[in-house]
Amino acid sequence: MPERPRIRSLPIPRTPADPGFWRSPVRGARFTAVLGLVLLVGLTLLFVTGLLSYAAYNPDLNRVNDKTPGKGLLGFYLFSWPTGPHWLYRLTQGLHVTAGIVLVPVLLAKLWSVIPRFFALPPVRSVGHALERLSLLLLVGGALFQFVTGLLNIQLDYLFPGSFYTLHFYGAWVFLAGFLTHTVLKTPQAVRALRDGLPRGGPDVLAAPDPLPATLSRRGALALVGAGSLLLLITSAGRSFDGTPRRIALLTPRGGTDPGPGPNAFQVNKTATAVRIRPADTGENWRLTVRGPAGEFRLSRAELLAMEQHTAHLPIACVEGWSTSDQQWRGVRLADLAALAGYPDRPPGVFVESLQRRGSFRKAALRDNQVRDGRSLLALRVNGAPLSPDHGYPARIIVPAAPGVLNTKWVETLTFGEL
Ligand SMILES: Nc1nc2c(c(=O)[nH]1)N[C@H]1C(S)=C(S)[C@@H](COP(=O)(O)O)O[C@H]1N2
Ligand SMILES: [Mo]
Repeated sequence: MPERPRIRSLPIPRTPADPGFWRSPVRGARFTAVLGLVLLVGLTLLFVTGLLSYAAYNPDLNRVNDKTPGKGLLGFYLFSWPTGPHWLYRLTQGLHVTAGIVLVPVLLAKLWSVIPRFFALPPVRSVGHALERLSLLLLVGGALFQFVTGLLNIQLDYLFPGSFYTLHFYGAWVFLAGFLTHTVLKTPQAVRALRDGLPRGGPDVLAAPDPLPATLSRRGALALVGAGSLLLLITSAGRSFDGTPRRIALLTPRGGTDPGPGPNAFQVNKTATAVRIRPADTGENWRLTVRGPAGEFRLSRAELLAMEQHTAHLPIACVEGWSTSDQQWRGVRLADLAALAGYPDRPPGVFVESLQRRGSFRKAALRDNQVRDGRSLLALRVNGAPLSPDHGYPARIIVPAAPGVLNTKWVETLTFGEL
């Protein structure tokens, strides 16, 4: 005799606050704990590399490097960014952006796995519960804000005229506060769920009380998230490498994926045309102005080429996470120009201005340790040829281990001294 269908004992769910409303059999404490563990490791990497990235700008040196007023206590950790190893920023920022992209499916899956909890009633049961919910607001709000601003900046930094660093920096601390609180509060539960499968002394609050038939196992769901992350890894890690990896990478820089053949055939951020550099400004009449205690003087490109030339093998590494392999730059040492300007030894920092008149990244301040490094050049040539217009002809800055932003193109003025 066929069994009679079981009569449902749960009330018919009407709103997302009813436990029976959420019916995916995939949700559960263990599923959430696995994703949480991945995020614990991944987000820690994002925080460390992100705070390092901010330090790399020398934001406390001069307002042109960072306009964030009153970093106050939050700037406690800033230090003089070193000039070695020369691939330092290429590594830290490549990791930061790549990890940020790869973690997107994990973050979304984690949020999805705890959705029923967001609607749980009553919204606040006690003071402790209220604090926990507040930390969740910082956590979820902070996470969404940081991922959205970060991803937008990879391609569209024009959306944040001068304010991306400010937004992303303060956002990071809000996110970090929520993240630390959440980690402390949830670690015991996550450990139990991973060890025993269920939180002790109660039902699995994340599991659906009235699940639909399974179409995908929890393991299968995790594999799906992993596959999404892997796909993003394959299509984004290539941004840090030349050739085919970069060509298959999504979110490649605005200069286009293929900068053409020849010695200048490496990634361009903004082209000369894009920032309205006129050929008349970079031709025969171009002069470099150098200022310091010895006075102010002007040098033509021929005069610069007549000075002692040095070679440095250095990459371009952008805040957007892409980078090139080492290029062979040739030009005049910043330290030699500092000597001309009146600092024969132990030169101070330098304030660099481009002849570009509009847009961001026209000016930058470099610290004394950067000027003193023998690999820091006012480059005139690259890979055996004169700089192309897009790479900063007639002259550009190149500094080891520094973010691309500090490698000012189309340089017009160098002012050595206190910044
Ligand atoms: N004058 C000027 N210099 C600049 C920029 C700019 O927009 N204007 N962009 C900077 C940024 S963000 C990067 S990553 C590098 C890119 O150098 P490339 O285009 O030669 O690869 O140049 C830097 N120098
Ligand atoms: Mo950049």
